[in-house]
Amino acid sequence: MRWLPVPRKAEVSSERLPFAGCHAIKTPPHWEPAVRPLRALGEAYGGWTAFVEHDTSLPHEAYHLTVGNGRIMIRAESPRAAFYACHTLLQAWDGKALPIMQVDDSPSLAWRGVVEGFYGKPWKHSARLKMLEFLGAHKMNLYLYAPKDDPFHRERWREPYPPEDAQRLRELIQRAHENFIEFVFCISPGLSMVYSDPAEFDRLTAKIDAVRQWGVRSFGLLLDDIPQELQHEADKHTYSSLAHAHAELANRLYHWLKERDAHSWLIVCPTFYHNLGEPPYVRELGERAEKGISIMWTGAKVVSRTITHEDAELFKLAIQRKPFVWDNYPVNDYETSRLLLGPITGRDAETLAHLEALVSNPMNQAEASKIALGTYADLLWNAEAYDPQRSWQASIAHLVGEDALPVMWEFCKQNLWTRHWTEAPPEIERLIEDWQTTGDSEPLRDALTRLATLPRRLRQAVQNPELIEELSPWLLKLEQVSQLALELLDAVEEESLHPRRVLAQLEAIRETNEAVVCDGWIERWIRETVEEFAES
Ligand code: LTM
Repeated sequence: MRWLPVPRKAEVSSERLPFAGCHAIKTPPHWEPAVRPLRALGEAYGGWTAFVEHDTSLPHEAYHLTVGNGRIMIRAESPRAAFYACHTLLQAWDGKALPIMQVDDSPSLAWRGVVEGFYGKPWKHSARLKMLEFLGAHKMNLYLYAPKDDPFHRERWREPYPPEDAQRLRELIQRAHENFIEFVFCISPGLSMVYSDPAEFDRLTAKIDAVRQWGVRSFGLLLDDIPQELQHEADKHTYSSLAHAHAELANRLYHWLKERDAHSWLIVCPTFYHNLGEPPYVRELGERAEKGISIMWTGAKVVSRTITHEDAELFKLAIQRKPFVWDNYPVNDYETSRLLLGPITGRDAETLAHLEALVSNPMNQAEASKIALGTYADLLWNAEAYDPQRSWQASIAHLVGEDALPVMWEFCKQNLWTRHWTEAPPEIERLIEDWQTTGDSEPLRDALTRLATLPRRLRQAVQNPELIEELSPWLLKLEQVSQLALELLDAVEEESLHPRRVLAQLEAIRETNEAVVCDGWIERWIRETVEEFAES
């Protein structure tokens, strides 16, 4: 069994729970939606008896689960915690039976999830619906709707959603609720809003009110990637600074929301979102914004390889509250030629202790993002037990199944971005160096042959058409460059190299497919080897 996330304390025996012959789940009133996953399993596979109880003495989202004495017993702090207990049972289910076991579980961080906040092609509606299921099943509880290229989120923020888009949003909100996920509708008015104009505020709240009517109570006011100074004369006359305008807008919106629903949540992404609290803007915003408003932060950089607890403490001090982290991994909108298929690293339990929430900003490729997202789910639920390598394999196994794990893992290792996310260069780099120093071509040839066949093996093993479609440019590139590299190796050994022909082939590949695999090492090696040969 590969847990994802790993429970805080789990004792699993090799004995199995005998079927009770009938299927019955007893829950507190109105908790039926929380046991939906367990009911579906029970109805499909026969019977057992489960008792679900509300235990208010447990910490936030904690549950206690016992499988034994012929029954399942769940004590949970809330319906969401019961839902998580059911998903723990689903992960323990081996296709035939449940093991006798005891689990005591609760999260490291209260708010865990995803911000769909990247530039470029937003996720498809079907991909989003699947993503919400995935997040719930892996004990994540937040989804921020914020695609930069949804025109009604940013450029055309004043306009209502057209009916078809509105219908899709309602479906998403419904699916989020079914999976115990807080749906946060985000809006980015800062490219054009006249902050001091009351009519503009009315337009903003009209847009937000429509979404409130669909059952949303949490909102994001995203002021990232906009001009860093006040633009409009009216605003320059009204406010002493950009932070002043942003804090006033946030406070007005916060009060407007709270008057309508005391459980509303407002999350603000400041214009200066990557720093250690030094910019005067950040300190002023922290000072002026109501303390109930959450403030986002991406770490010391836009894309922060590490977020240390020292960094978090500095930003926390400046904003006078715990930061809400917008984590720019595995997002690839700033380098669309790459896939980032490694686990999250560089954040730990000590860091999480200083945060209010952490949401990952993923890739334009929703399915492929789930590899990193599975590791986030693991880290954020049980940071003390987090081991990136173990988590990485578990996450891949959850996405493609145990049988396809080895081949998918092999592919993931060719799609790490070493400059940003790992110290270790891809294996092929070491083999190229060895070949250059020893002249022994066999290890390099073996590795290139494995890489050349990897796409075919992966397409055969992975039964996930959406994932295969997302990966296809990278699979094709791997096939193309490793095949060309093998031909080059033969030509060098047979002394039959035609430099211009090889360079033309390489150029043709590059022109039709920009995907980068193995950190570009194979292409670089081909070019350098041919150029060296041509010079000699
Ligand atoms: O990170 C933030 C707050 N804003 C943007 C994101 O929309 C974008 O996806 C990432 C990565 O390119 N960088 C940003 O600055």
